[in-house]
Amino acid sequence: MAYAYLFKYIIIGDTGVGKSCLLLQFTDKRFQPVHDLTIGVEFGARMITIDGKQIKLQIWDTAGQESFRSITRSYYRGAAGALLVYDITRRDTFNHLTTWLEDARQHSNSNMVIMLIGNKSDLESRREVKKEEGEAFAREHGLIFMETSAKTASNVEEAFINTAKEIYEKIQEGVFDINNEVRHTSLCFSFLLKPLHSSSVPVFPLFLLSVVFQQCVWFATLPLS
Ligand SMILES: Nc1nc2c(ncn2[C@@H]2O[C@H](COP(=O)(O)OP(=O)(O)O)[C@@H](O)[C@H]2O)c(=O)[nH]1
Ligand SMILES: [Mg+2]
Repeated sequence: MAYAYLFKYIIIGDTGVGKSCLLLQFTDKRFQPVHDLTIGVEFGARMITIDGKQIKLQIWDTAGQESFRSITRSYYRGAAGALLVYDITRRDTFNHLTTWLEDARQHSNSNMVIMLIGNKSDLESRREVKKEEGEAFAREHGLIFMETSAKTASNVEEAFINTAKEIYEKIQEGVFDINNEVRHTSLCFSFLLKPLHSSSVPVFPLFLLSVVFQQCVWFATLPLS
């Protein structure tokens, strides 16, 4: 299907905050309570419409690597948006946000739009982090903020789409260099984009292959930019 833009998103945050469930809810509109810890990277993709334009969202899920904090520049490269997720029922996941943010800022394009997400809003009785605290953190660090529930789907659609709206506005304002960020990614990964959540396909070899391929295309396209 033809699209006007392709935005790469990454989802970051501590293990167990609901990153994979958020992705599954957004791409497949379903909640899978027990999610396998997969080593490697999982992809999801979905088409959305903004301002009458078809936009393909290509979403990378860290799938288990997060506990090693070994997320490298290649994971962040070309990302136009990041969903930084914590769990409102686990304060430690909120306390780790600063580290995640430093990581993201260090490895990504400075214009990357970051959406802070307080997930598991359905578990109100177990809440440890107030909504106001999330709002304050976002304000302080220039992020957008939403509380979501991957279980009930509350605000999930909005979180992904509002991030895209913000990226789209940056493109209109000429802040984003589409040639270097958005188009680059579409060249490299369009052939790999299949939601792999429901299968047990070992994606890590595929990921390695794609990184090598990405490097090749990256160098090949350098003289153009
Ligand atoms: N109640 C509730 N549980 C959730 C929600 N999102 C994820 N979970 C649960 O939290 C656990 C971790 O989710 P997962 O997506 O694997 O986290 P990840 O490690 O960040 O990818 C799983 O047992 C999920 O069922 C949510 O919004 N509400
Ligand atoms: Mg996961």
